[in-house]
Amino acid sequence: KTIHLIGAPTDIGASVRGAGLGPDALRVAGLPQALRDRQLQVIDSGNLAGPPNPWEPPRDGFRHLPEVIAWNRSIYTAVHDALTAGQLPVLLGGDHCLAIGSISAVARHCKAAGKQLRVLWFDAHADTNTAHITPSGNIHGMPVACLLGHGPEALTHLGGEVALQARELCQIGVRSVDAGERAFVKELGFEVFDMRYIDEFGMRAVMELALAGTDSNTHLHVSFDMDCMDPEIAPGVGTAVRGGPSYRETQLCMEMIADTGLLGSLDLVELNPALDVRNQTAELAVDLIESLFGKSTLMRRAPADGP
Ligand code: DIR
Ligand code: MN
Ligand code: MN
Ligand code: MN
Repeated sequence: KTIHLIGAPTDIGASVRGAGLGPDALRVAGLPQALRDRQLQVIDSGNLAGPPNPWEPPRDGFRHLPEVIAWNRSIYTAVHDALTAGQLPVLLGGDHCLAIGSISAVARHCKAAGKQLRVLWFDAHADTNTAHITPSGNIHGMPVACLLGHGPEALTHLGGEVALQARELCQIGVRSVDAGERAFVKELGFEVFDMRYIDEFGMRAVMELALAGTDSNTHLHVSFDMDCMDPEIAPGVGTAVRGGPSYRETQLCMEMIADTGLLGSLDLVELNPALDVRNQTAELAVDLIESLFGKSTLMRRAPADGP
């Protein structure tokens, strides 16, 4: 399968400027070549164009809503076209509001193809705010709500209907949920493996649950917010939260997903090179993506029943 890199250089939904530099930082860190070195076919179609960031205050609970809609429409089209062409789209963000466009396209594609969809959402945050409960108005805190049908029509119906059902989504690494958001996450009822769950049961058990019920007809979508990881290893993010998964825990997630052979699409978002240290967070992202596409220490799969 050909991997299609789609850059979306914008921080239109974020609270801190700089995520728009993400796509090129990933290229500078060697992403296309790292994938080609794994014998994968890679198309890098460069960066999408979209409205600049006017850096305005929120209006009616949303900051930059028209611009967020414009960016997501063009991402929707680019990701859908890639899937239709039989490619594996990789969205290089950009902030996490852009996952509304990519996942809406993936959901549409899966419905047409009769495939089961499973979205794994790696994030320190739940991203489930709405205009009524958001503390910030930033739409990168709202994509999960929008994808489940709660938000402005232009974002909830990008693909003509609501993109996701709660049972298709599962979050991993969450440790920052806003006061009003907490109740809404519970009400929506999707699975959340928060940091306490990971501490108590371990990442392997979490990933087994996150992947349970998938089969050869499943399309796995990974939406990876770089702030999922502990900020000591991933400082280049706009909204760092201490206490995230370690390097090895995150690698294990990527390796276990690779073992399924079911990865169908990927978002790599919230990388903020303006806050990074010598591009180390971009290099970490490339390292993780290599594992996601099958790189492993001894070129073997996990033992079936553990040690
Ligand atoms: C916070 C921060 N929950 C908000 N959100 C995110 O503004 O809604 N930060 N996604 O990365
Ligand atoms: Mn996020
Ligand atoms: Mn986040
Ligand atoms: Mn974020």
